[in-house]
Amino acid sequence: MTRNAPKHDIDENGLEVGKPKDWAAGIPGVAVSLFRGVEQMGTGRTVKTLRLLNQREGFDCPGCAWPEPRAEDGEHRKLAEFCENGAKAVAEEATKRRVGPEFFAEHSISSLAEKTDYWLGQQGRLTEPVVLREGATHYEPISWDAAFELIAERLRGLAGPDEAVFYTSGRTSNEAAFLYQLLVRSFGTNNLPDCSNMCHESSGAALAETTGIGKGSVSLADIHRADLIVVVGQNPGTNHPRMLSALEEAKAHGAKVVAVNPLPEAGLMRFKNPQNVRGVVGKGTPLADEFAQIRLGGDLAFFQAIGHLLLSWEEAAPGTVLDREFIESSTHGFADYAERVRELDWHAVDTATGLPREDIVRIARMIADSERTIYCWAMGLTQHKHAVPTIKEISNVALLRGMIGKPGAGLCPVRGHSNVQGDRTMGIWEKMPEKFLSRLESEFGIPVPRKHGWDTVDSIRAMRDGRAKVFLAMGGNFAAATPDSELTEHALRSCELTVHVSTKLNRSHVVHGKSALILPTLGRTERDVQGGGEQFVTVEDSMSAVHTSRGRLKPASEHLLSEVAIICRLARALFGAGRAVPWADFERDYDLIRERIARVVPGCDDYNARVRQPDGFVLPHAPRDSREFAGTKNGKANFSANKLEFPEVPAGRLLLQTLRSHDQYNTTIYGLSDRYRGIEDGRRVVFVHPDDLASLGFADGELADLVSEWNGDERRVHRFRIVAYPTARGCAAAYFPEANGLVPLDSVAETSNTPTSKSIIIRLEAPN
Ligand SMILES: Nc1nc2c(c(=O)[nH]1)N[C@H]1C(S)=C(S)[C@@H](COP(=O)(O)OP(=O)(O)OC[C@H]3O[C@@H](n4cnc5c(=O)[nH]c(N)nc54)[C@H](O)[C@@H]3O)O[C@H]1N2
Ligand SMILES: Nc1nc2c(c(=O)[nH]1)N[C@H]1C(S)=C(S)[C@@H](COP(=O)(O)OP(=O)(O)OC[C@H]3O[C@@H](n4cnc5c(=O)[nH]c(N)nc54)[C@H](O)[C@@H]3O)O[C@H]1N2
Ligand code: SF4
Ligand SMILES: [Mo]
Repeated sequence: MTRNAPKHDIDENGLEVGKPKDWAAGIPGVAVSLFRGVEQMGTGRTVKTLRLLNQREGFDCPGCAWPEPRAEDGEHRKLAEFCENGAKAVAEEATKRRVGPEFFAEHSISSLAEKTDYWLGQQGRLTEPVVLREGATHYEPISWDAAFELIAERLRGLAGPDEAVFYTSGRTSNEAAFLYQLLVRSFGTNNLPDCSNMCHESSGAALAETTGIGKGSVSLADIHRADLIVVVGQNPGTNHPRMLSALEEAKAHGAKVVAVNPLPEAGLMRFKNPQNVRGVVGKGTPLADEFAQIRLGGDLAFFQAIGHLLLSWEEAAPGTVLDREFIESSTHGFADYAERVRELDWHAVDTATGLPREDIVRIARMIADSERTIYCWAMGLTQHKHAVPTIKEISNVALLRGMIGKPGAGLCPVRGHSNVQGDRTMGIWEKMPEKFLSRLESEFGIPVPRKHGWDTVDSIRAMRDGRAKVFLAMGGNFAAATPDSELTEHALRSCELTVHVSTKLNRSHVVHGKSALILPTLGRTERDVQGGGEQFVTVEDSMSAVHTSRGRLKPASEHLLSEVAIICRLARALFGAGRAVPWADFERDYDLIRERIARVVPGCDDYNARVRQPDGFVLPHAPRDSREFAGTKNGKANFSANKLEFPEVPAGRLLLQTLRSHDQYNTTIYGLSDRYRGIEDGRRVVFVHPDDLASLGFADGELADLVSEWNGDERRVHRFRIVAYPTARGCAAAYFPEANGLVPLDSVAETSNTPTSKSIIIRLEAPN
């Protein structure tokens, strides 16, 4: 049943390090996706499945949130509208391997806890609900009814609803997300932490202030039309691979691309498009016209410097750089901002960015000359202490040139999980606005709590301190994805009950409360048949397009329930029949859920009809659609004056970022190959600049413990292989989740409370 997966991730013997690549995709990409598909699903299923991926009649890719082309924008879907990593995501879900009752009878919890995340994930799909009773050594089968009864009983036994925490990962459909938040709020709490708290929360917090809406303002067609695309803190070649086709198309129309990143990521340097012959056999398209190899956390200074240059050029030649008309009619705070960046501390910019000044000037010149600029970013910006002001600085620069609400321009936080944006729209947030809550209240005639709930970090604190006693997760892998692994594991183990609705086995199932349940669920790819016939669900991509997703494969087991069914049955066990919410009807016919979504969720009027249009519909976004900023406090787009801050690293220390390899989906490890960075058969590596290694007295190939230092505390992970790598000086990188033990729980971004997974001060120590 299993492949020869390593027992431990300490792969000192097998690990191979080669030269990093300077190009992405092409033949290896195609080959890997087919190989992984056939290996997990067999040939027939691979062909059938991949044919439906991201097609109108098929299912939405369970990988990232990158959008599909839309006919109304004059764009066409290709026959193969997916990438290597989308194919891997599908293979992982549509695998023929199974984890059934005999698996749990054979493996005790303590033996499973010894296995790697990779091994756990490779065992296959969960097939039946299982329970771990207090004091037991093994999970054992339980009926669905008994499982719901157990959860309901524990929830009812709490001193109050705020003692329960309800996590969501970003794969949950809009229908399930809407019902889940309804269940949680009917129960009486807003404790709805989600993966977004660790992800784009900083983008939402910044954009809500600057533009009034925490979502991106561009469409795929805008990317194709831009003349300058600035990609900051993002590795699209691995994490949003179809974005490379969009960049390639933009370049074909004359666009320039600027990459701002401490690492020379292969996908940003050169792209061989597997969709065309030139891409498969030729040298590919060079992507980045400028590569600014910035230090970790230096972006706030970088964008202040750009703002400074734009202002000084405008002063030298008035009317040539700034979009004065836009600034005067639509924005607020320009004077304060201008005053702040006029007196720029260039010395601080040098230290923060590590960039030659002439590089910054060249890039600022490109921004000044561009008529249509798009700024894209992801985790390289959001997971820092100063993440929110950093993203506000990007807004500032965009506003100076009026780059919002016009074709080919805008702000583009590129989302991670395939429906993380939709989950938010549907109400998964610990602090949903009053407008949403009051509409929910009047639609269902139930009292809805107003007190803000706990986000991810606060939920961990609450579990640690005994204030939260029941933890329920709709997807995800909380134990592995969160910071401070040791502390978080202790927090989860302190709970009375932990419940996971999951497709596959993961670390969170073995880091359990006193009792625990695993509830197996249907995946995106699978047919969902309810009393009212075959159902589809809806999702929202990173560019606010909402559309259907219809699973077509036979479910992994006849015992699986959809997420919607699980929520509805739990609600009935918890609240009894005859309450204001018709849970049984919702389970039978998802159209009935969508009718309610239409009445509660802003922008979703006539939802059932509009999601049935060929490409669905795009949610309203006032700044994008009409250059209106009604969502901000003053109805204007807001400039902001931010202090120039950056991470200060003591001598002899490095600043570590934790990132994704090319062969994983967050905590799901697909394999041990980080092809573009030249790493094979291992994951316990730390990338450090060769000159830093020399000055620290280490060498490529040696082993080191990584020790993080924070507020006098130390955290340690053991025996990482050092890889000399061309990262920015003073910076290091290691993979998530192996390095999560180094991220202190209390080290968070200001305002958004996002763990600072991209800036951790560490030292290297020879292992003893
Ligand atoms: N195949 C695959 N696809 C995925 C995922 C996956 O795990 N696998 N995860 C999904 C999810 S949930 C998300 S959120 C996205 C994540 O997508 P990304 O944000 O691209 O993911 P990371 O691997 O965290 O990479 C961060 C990038 O930012 C750079 N960076 C780090 N710190 C800084 C900084 O201070 N400044 C600048 N300028 N750059 C910096 C890093 O060098 C790296 O290139 O991908 C989504 N798609
Ligand atoms: N150090 C460090 N930590 C990080 C990050 C980082 O860059 N560095 N990134 C952060 C980010 S951006 C994110 S988004 C989080 C991700 O955090 P999570 O979303 O919690 O983690 P995932 O690994 O995406 O969750 C994978 C699990 O989801 C379950 N699953 C998959 N598909 C489905 C489905 O359709 N339904 C259900 N119910 N379950 C399903 C499977 O059991 C699988 O094991 O991690 C964060 N943590
Ligand atoms: S770019 Fe993202 S959504 Fe598109 S196929 Fe690849 S993983 Fe799936
Ligand atoms: Mo994410």
